[in-house]
Amino acid sequence: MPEIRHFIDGTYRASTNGRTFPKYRPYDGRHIFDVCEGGREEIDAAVGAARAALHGPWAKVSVDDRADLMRAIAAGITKRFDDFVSAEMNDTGQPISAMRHAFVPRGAANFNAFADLVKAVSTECFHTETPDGRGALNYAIRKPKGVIGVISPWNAPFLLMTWKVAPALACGNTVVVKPSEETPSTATLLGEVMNEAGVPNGVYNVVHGFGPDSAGAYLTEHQDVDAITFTGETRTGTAIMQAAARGVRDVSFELGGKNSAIIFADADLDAVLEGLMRSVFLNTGQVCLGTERVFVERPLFDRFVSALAERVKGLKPGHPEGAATSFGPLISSEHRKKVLSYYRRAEADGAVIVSGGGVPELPAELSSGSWIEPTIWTGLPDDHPVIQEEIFGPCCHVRPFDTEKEVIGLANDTLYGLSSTIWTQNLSRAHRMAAAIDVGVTWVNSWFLRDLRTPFGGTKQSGIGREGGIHSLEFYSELRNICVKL
Ligand code: NAD
Ligand code: 6OD
Repeated sequence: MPEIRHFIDGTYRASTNGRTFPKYRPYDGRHIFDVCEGGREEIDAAVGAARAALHGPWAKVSVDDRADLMRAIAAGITKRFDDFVSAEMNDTGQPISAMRHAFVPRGAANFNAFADLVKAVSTECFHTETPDGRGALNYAIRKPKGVIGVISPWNAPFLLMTWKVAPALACGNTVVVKPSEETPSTATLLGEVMNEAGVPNGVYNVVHGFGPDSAGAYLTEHQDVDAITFTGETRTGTAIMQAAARGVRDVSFELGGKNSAIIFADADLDAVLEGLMRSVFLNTGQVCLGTERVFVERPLFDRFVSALAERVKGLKPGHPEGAATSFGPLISSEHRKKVLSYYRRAEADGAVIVSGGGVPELPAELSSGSWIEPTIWTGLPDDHPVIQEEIFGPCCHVRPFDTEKEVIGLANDTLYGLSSTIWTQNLSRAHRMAAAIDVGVTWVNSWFLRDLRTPFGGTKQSGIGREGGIHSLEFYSELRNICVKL
């Protein structure tokens, strides 16, 4: 049985205590490899290596040379493209086309984007008046924050991990990554790319394991970690924030969402349907930005619901490399249990099940995978758990509305504030609505259209801080002011 190892100080190694855990492939349930489970010893070794590199060879690398290394990493990912694609596909079970056209290219793009940004960023400078008339010059310099703990989830593992590692390294930090226990492969493979690109040992480290009482918690508790960047569930963010409080360490959090789509009757229905098929069902609904609440202006409601249900019939589950496959499994049988609990609750509480609602039949060789049906409901009350809680599955609830004011209230009636989409041909209304919906990111007549220079993050319980462009550089560096009396 192959084994996925930690990557510490430029070398692959197993856990000292020999502990491993199994990884099951989501599309057929097969045990495909074992993963070394890191304990305090591995976290100490990785943080120690990261600290030594920070003050050692890495400190001597100029911004220009760091930017060149970022580009070399991006080129290395592209050179090993097929390896990354198949590693991510086996870990997540999602159709190979999503790996090829979205998730793996975005990993390389993250490094290229921050190579550009770190060279372009300026700092403030003030000429300050003084009583003696000679003045003073105040200017800021940017220094790395130090050793960054990166904790990432399983839903778009390579994209989300590199979204943090790339700016952290571009700013001169070193990192210890704790990837999700469900998706350890691409973070591990990236170690080879780092070595080939010439990144000094200890700059990029990976320790595998779980969260509580395991590598994740040990990393966040480690007092030689200067800041923690985390993407995952809001509940986990709460635990990490408590750990970060000791030592008053900074956090950047990208957390859960319960995102809305607001569809006006004047919208281009084909564009809406195409957009919703992606925002509800891409990655089997396991996208933090995904739509689980759909509000449709009443005159369009019936037409929209039946047209969406018709399109859902076109989603084809199957082997991720199958030519016709357009729909993957959930990440694990455990996650399927959680999603199915919402399916059962919706049914028990009288939802109208427009499509799906259960587990599909698949050929014998795939039947042990964590498959689930894409599902559309209507008719639940606004305070129902299906409408209030993040399900993270391929499902949405559709509800009619009559006025802008009403739908603003409905869309904002959530603890989360990650993203929203607004569909209308009336651009004045789109701007008005976008400003009124309390989320970090609003897309108008589109979804998940990304420009890596823009602020990305959530309001309310969807996160703390913004990443992207200058906002990432702000988090991953310390600005220091220097005042020179003239
Ligand atoms: P999760 O919170 O269960 O796990 C994320 C990571 O945290 C994993 O590596 C896990 O091992 C680790 N972890 C768990 N408990 C920990 C602890 N106590 N201390 C330290 N580390 C711990 O999340 P998940 O199930 O992997 O991912 C899905 C969630 O991520 C969803 O809620 C989704 O909305 C969210 N997400 C948010 C964004 C965003 O940009 N806002 C993006 C992707 C996913
Ligand atoms: O595009 C990004 O930068 C980003 N953080 C996407 C998050 C996707 C969530 O599943």
